[in-house]
Amino acid sequence: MADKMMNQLDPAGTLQEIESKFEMFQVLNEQGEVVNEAAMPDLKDEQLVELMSRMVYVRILDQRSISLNRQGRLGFYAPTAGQEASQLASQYALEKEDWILPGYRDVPQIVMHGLPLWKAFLFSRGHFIGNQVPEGVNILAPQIIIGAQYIQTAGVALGLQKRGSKTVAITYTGDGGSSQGDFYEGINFAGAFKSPAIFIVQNNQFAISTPRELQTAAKTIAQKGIAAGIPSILVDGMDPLAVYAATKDARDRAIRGEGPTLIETMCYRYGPHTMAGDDPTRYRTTDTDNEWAAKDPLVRFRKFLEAKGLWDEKKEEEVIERAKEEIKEAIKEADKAPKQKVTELMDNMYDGEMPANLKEQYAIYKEKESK
Ligand SMILES: Cc1ncc(C[n+]2csc(CCOP(=O)(O)OP(=O)(O)O)c2C)c(N)n1
Ligand SMILES: [Mg+2]
Repeated sequence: MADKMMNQLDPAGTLQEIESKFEMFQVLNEQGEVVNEAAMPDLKDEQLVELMSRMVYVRILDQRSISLNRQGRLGFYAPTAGQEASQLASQYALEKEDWILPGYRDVPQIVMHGLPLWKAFLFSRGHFIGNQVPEGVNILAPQIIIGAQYIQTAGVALGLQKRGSKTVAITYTGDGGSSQGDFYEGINFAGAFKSPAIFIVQNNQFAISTPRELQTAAKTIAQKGIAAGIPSILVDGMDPLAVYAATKDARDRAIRGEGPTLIETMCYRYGPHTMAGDDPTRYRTTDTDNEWAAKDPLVRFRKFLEAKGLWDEKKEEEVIERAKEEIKEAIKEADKAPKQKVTELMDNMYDGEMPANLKEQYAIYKEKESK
């Protein structure tokens, strides 16, 4: 056929063809029904319940963190409600030995990976103890510089590969982050070395107030991985089973030496960008909010589990109570941390020699602190 000729001058057609391949991968629909039996992940009943418990726990953690922030008891906080499936089901597909390189909104994943909650609260307060990760918890501190964690993940994954470790490095950025140079450099590098990395883009539709439509001409963010030569998939980020299945598949391939994967999770953040004062009503409509609320990951997973007789109100209440109790204890623990000194912050930054100008400042602060 003429239109299948090799030397056809049709770059627009090529683009269209690639873009049309990115259908959204889904296992559970909005009513909690399995719509893709073949892709159903191999999870035991207890594991399904565990994943739901974590999502309920983190929804409460989000609500409490927002109030603690308003009371002045927490500092920096980026709300997570709406992104539970995207965050927790991807983390659930990992092994303890895998490395997580989070962005600022990805505190739930690192807490589930082993960072004590009280340390996460200290991170929020800007206290350096919050970034002192216990031995054996394979995470880095949340990255504030958009996209930087993508480059670091390419490096960590290369390191794991060189050591012959059967583990992966996973990282997260947002739709906005996928416009950064670091994003492209990271996926390209990992692709070139076929390193065991999983790159997640949580497409929550906004970068602060900038809507996804203005972010890029690309129809999907997932397709950006194709340019780097890495397998890429667009996933329903409100569907925990789809996110789990896609991440598990990416992990399995990485462990087999087949290189990195890019996963775009379509989701939504219900709250503001951060607690620093943006007002989402100025850039989003109630209609859009409602549309996404109808896709809620907790509602959908609850329906699925209830139909299987694995979940009920009592179970949910127990998780909520446990979450509230543990959050209260974690805040108490965080309050015990000594007030941070400037010199401690500097000691923590420099293992060896400080530059001369900082040495001078160090001496000044040491003097002030001794009074
Ligand atoms: C390199 C860099 N540029 C700008 C900022 C300021 N900034 C913080 S969050 C943000 C928007 C990020 O949006 P997105 O990547 O979609 O992630 P989301 O916050 O939606 O999870 C911007 C521009 C930053 N932290 N780092
Ligand atoms: Mg975003």
